[in-house]
Amino acid sequence: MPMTQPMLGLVDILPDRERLTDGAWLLRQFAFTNVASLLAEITCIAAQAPFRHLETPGGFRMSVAMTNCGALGWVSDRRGYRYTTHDPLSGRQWPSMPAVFSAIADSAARAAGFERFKPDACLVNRYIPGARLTLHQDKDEADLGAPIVSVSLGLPAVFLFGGNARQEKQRRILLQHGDVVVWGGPARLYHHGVLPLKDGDHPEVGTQRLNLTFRRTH
Ligand code: MD3
Ligand code: FE
Repeated sequence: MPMTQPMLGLVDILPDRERLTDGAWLLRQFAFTNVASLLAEITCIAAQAPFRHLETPGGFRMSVAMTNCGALGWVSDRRGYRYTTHDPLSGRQWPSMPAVFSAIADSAARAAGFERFKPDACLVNRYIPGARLTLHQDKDEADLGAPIVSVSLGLPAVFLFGGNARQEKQRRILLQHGDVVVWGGPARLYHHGVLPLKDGDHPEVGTQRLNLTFRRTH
């Protein structure tokens, strides 16, 4: 019997793309095929710039551990929040942004309708069970026209997002291993946070959740 060529439908070539709100797109499993290289690069980054618990301007130790790669990295201390070219722990430049990081950030931004996203900073967040991120806005970046792209790896987390005003009612979504979210346009300054991480053990990532946020700071 002759074999016929299976016909490719639109669903085979378009990424799974869900609009969360005007300007925000959830790309479920978008990072899936790059997971192994992303994890290897995170290990390499953490060997040069270790994860650390930053202090908030108010004097609290953040439960999420952080590091950075790229030309600029986000830091917090008693003096405030800011982007720096050097890791305050070592005095050395942040590790450079791996090619697979820039590539996935740019292709996710394109899938969400932004063209040419060239992030100059990537904040790497590490959550262990109980760690959380209270409701906040990301507004330390000079270029608010560029989106923020987030990649989630490891244990699932409940992500909250509201609106421009802090008191706006929040929606919650579950972010899972390999999920990517693009936040831009009207959603760029929306308040958001992460509920305390639940216990669990992920086959590839272990008892933690890792999140990459790609930013254009200037
Ligand atoms: C919505 N990280 O690092 S990523 C952060 O899962 C941060 O670690 C969370 O919030 C995490 O600042 C959430 C999703 C995200 C990132 C940036 C946003 C959502 C956003 C900026 C504007 C609106
Ligand atoms: Fe944020």
